[in-house]
Amino acid sequence: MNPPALLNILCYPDPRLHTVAQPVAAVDARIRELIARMFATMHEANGIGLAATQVDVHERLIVIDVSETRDQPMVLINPEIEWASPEKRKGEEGCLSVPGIYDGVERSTAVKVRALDGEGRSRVIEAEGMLAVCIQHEMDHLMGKVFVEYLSPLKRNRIKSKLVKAQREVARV
Ligand code: K1U
Ligand code: ZN
Repeated sequence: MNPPALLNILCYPDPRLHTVAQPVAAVDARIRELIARMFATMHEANGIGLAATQVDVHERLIVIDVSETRDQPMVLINPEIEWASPEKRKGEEGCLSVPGIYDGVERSTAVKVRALDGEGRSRVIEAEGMLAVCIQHEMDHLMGKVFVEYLSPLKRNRIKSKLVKAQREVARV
């Protein structure tokens, strides 16, 4: 069987990254194929997470693998935060839609999330550390929010200009 076809990752400041995703209506063959393609795309880009929004699909679907061995895939469909710790920590984040930019974002250190898995079964995930950070980052994507929106307007505008310039240069060659 052929490997899943890779998807194009939208790059900030593409306005489609600000679309609010709709719930997945049914975990069917279309969604299972999308999951396989999102994992392939995330692994190829050396990411630890990917939200459907980033591949221009505006449905509430996230894939994550924060394991060092890259063999602990997690699928979160229609995720909802049930609890977020009042304790927060600032940590360095990156984003496949904001290539080459890393900066500090304050997040809850632990979260409890209810979601469907890749087979459509309801699951509760209790996460801390990098998994908790990644879940919050990806759930922001589903709400149309990119991590640079936590930064100052000055930093955000510098990032925007840098990426627009880089994209223009790529388009020229
Ligand atoms: O949403 C994305 O674009 C994926 C993003 C997830 C993420 C990384 C770091 C903190 C929060 C969320 C990435 O995978 S960025 C690339 C990456 O592999 C990475 C960057 C910094 C730390 C760890 C991993
Ligand atoms: Zn991201």
